[in-house]
Amino acid sequence: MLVLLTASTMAVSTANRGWQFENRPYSGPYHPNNQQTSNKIIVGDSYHWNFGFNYIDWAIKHGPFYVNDTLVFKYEPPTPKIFPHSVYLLPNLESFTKCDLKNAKMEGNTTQGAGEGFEFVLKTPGQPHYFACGERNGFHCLNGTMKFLVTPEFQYR
Ligand SMILES: *[C@@H]1O[C@H](CO)[C@@H](O)[C@H](O)[C@H]1NC(C)=O
Ligand SMILES: *[C@@H]1O[C@H](CO)[C@@H](O)[C@H](O)[C@H]1NC(C)=O
Ligand SMILES: *[C@@H]1O[C@H](CO)[C@@H](O)[C@H](O)[C@H]1NC(C)=O
Ligand SMILES: [Cu+2]
Repeated sequence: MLVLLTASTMAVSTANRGWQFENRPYSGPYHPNNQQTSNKIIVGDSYHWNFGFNYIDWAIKHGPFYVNDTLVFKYEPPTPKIFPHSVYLLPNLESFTKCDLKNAKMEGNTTQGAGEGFEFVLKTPGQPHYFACGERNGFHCLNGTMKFLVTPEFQYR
């Protein structure tokens, strides 16, 4: 990156060609993900994984998601001022609708969203993944709308 930037000041056309080669083809603002490669997708984009964002809407706009895509959940670790977040998988649509955490499985704990974030690689194609924040017994999920649904697709190469 630094080398490219330095080079671009000296030989603009060469550097530009380098950028085009390394960057994936641009596919529009709402579908950064429909390419033939595995991607890292930051959940919530710049809003990260926080209370009060419409993640269901976000997931619809950012689909489709493919096997081997990595979802990156970024959230601050607990401090006296910040309510922590976490990443759970809920077992079915009913628990997702109700934000019922009874049979949920914790994937990312309250500290794993720090730094580079908590990474979840999508594996099982065709299986709905019901993601939710597990904090405050479903309150973040229900009232903070910290939940979304992803069904990974096969990608054909
Ligand atoms: C996903 O990644 C694994 C490990 O790199 C690879 O073996 C597998 O073929 C990939 N699956 C798809 C559908 O790309
Ligand atoms: C969260 O998980 C990490 C990695 O497994 C572990 O090191 C850490 O102690 C856990 N934190 C909490 C609060 O459970
Ligand atoms: C949380 O959301 C539920 C369902 O939308 C609502 O009935 C309840 O009043 C909300 N609670 C708070 C404290 O906002
Ligand atoms: Cu939360």
